Amino acid sequence: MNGSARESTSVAIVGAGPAGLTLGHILAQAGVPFRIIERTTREHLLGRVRAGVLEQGTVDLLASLGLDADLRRRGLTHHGIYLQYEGRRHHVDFDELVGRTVTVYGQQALVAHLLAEHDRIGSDVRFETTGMQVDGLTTSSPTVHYVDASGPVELSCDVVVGADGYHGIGRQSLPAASRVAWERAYPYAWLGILADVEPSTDDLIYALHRDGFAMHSMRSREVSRLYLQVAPDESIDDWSDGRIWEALQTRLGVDGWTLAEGAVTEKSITPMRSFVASCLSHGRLFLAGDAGHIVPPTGAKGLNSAVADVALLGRALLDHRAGDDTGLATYSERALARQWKVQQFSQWMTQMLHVHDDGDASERGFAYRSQVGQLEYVTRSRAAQQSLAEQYAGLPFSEGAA
Ligand code: FAS
Ligand code: PHB
Repeated sequence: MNGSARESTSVAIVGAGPAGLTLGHILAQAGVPFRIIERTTREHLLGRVRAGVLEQGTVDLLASLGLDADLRRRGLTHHGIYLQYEGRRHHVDFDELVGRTVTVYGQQALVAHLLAEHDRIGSDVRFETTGMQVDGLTTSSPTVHYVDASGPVELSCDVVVGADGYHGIGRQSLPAASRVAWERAYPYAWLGILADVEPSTDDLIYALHRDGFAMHSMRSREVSRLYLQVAPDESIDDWSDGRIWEALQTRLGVDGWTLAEGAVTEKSITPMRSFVASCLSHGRLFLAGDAGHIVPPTGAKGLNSAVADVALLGRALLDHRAGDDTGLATYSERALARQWKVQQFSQWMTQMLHVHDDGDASERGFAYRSQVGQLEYVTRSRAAQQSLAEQYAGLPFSEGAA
């Protein structure tokens, strides 16, 4: 592009979400030059609410990078979850079952901390960029073209990482044959709220109710995060705070327990889908996180899968700089192997806990009673609970390794 500023770095990271920011810190710690190029504003990035649960592996990686100070201050260690159905609530104790825990720490707080740490160490992070294009991916020096406040930029680099989410240009830059993907849409969505009220539970509650799924999560001891299953075409405008709390009281209520209500400070509806690209690399382009895969949030795997990808990719990039390209050559296969295990778990949790209203009354009744049977088996079988616990607390990042 004429008139472009010609610049260079080693790794061009497209996207400043959890995947891009975490990868940037892995590279920074090893002294590898990089630039993170983000489409939105810093304010928009910091305003996105999204995920809430970190697997043990994610916490361990952040700690190894010295990025767990805020997490240790504000994160809430959870020893398990509650499964609830037919008015009964059962605790699945991860600690007792598999000796692992999870940490409740919102994606918003994580992104803010990762970004603040990039600011502190002087990382090269560009915001409000447009016109992102990549070329030369099959050469040893690909180029990322974009426009920022300074004008058009041609950034030559060694490697391009598409950490730009489901709607990014990373996956679109793969050749057509590599853009094959497998996906399924679910016939429901999640309506999520943040409320200024102390959580009414210690561990997260996942509830199957005839009216639909509901979940009680949290962000701190002062802020609750709650979700309701709604139809995929629902409008948030049709859900007053009162209607939301009424549905939550119905779906989460059990004898002897009270759900405290409070001011709703954020509410949104998120569609649910499963999506997996067939390939996460092409030449010197590598995809990580939502750019390559999407899971329904029921298993709390979206954010954690993004971190798992960059843990693998970061190691491979450091090996590449040392002259060993084995990690990069096998990255796509290893990351996807782990991701399919995550996909099946997220699908299993989703189907077990959501009301399926397709089919006639008999088919709907059969589906619901099968789910109750499934939940009765899981809550009474130690083996089933151990399987749930080891997957929810997180498979090893190297799970995909051959
Ligand atoms: P992200 O989408 O977070 O980040 C990608 C970044 O790339 C964005 O900042 C975007 O602006 C930028 N970008 C895109 N195109 C670009 C371009 N052309 N140029 C430059 N930058 C570009 N997961 C859970 O576990 N639990 C949840 O409850 C949950 N709720 C969610 C709710 C919503 C509405 C969404 C969308 C996702 C939710 N997720 C949840 C999943 C979410 O947490 C993702 O898994 C996580 O953000 C993945 O991180 P990244 O891969 O970094 O992608
Ligand atoms: C959340 O707190 O946002 C959350 C927790 C667990 C999930 C999904 C979302 O499975």
